Amino acid sequence: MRKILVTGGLGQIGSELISHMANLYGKDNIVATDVSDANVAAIGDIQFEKLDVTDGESFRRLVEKHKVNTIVHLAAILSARGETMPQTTWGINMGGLYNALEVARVTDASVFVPSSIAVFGKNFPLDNTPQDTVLQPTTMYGVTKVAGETLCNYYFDKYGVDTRGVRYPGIISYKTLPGAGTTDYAVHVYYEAVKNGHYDSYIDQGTYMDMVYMPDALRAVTELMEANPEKLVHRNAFNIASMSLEPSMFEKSIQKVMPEFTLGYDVDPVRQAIAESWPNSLDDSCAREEWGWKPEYDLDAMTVDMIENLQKKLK
Ligand code: NAD
Ligand code: AKB
Repeated sequence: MRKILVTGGLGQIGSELISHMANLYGKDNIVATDVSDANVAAIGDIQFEKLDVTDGESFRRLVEKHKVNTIVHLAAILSARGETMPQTTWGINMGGLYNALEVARVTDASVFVPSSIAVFGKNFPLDNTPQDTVLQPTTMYGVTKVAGETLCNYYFDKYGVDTRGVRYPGIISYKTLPGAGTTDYAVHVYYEAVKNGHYDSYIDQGTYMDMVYMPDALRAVTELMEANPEKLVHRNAFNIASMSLEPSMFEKSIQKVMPEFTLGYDVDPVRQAIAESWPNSLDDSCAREEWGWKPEYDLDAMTVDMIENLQKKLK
């Protein structure tokens, strides 16, 4: 049976992944950790410990104390915030990942680490971006994701640590707000639709990026963690795709449920430049072939679910 420790567990993904994994593996087999306990209510009665992932000694002690055999390493600084403090972003993203891998090496644990579409940047095909292509990111966040994928592969090749990961697109969800990335507009548009009936997008019309709805993003973690290792040609990290979207597609989809909704534009040059450096759409055929990745939600199904849940949450 798995005993799983999650770092950065109170963020956008962790706050939902923890319940998803508690349902699959039993709540006593999950230990949530984060540097801050501000959002601890989001995980209900799952056991929680404070952990700063840059503190390798405390990291190892917690893994040993709870007899953990699987580390899901989510702690990171995302793209837009990362550009306001590149040095700190390197320190947390790479220092934290190095500690996760070293703790896994000495305790014989396996590791799941999400990468991102931020690994791409320059000199790659924007449409149907292949699994294996040029990785020249333009953000510090992307630099840490490329270095992180490489380091995870190194620990597998050199030490046999079972490292696996996906390159997440922008994740859309209603439970916990995203942590200052470039794709966050795709979450904010739903919050503002429900609160005010209007949203000004900081990403320009016609700028496509891949997005995935949270329930599919959660399944990706546990399906890849449980995949037959003999079938995995790639490990760190798989392109996964679901929907290639630009802002006016959200406008039209939301208007099917809320006809009075309007969308405007107030473009932020920094996040716009990052968005333009990322793929329009990913080729995820390796994930489909090697471990059976298959998203379930399309844009309109996600819109109905987001609005229904935000109407309950924000009333
Ligand atoms: P988030 O910002 O919502 O959560 C990150 C969590 O890490 C926060 O709760 C924060 O408190 C914690 N953290 C920050 N510094 C820490 C430290 N020093 N020690 C311990 N915890 C620390 O991010 P998320 O969206 O949940 O992302 C989780 C992972 O998934 C990250 O690696 C991110 O790069 C990746 N990812 C996310 C998306 C997305 O759209 N959400 C897309 C691609 C990849
Ligand atoms: C971000 O925009 O930084 C994240 C990501 C795609 O990695 N959502």
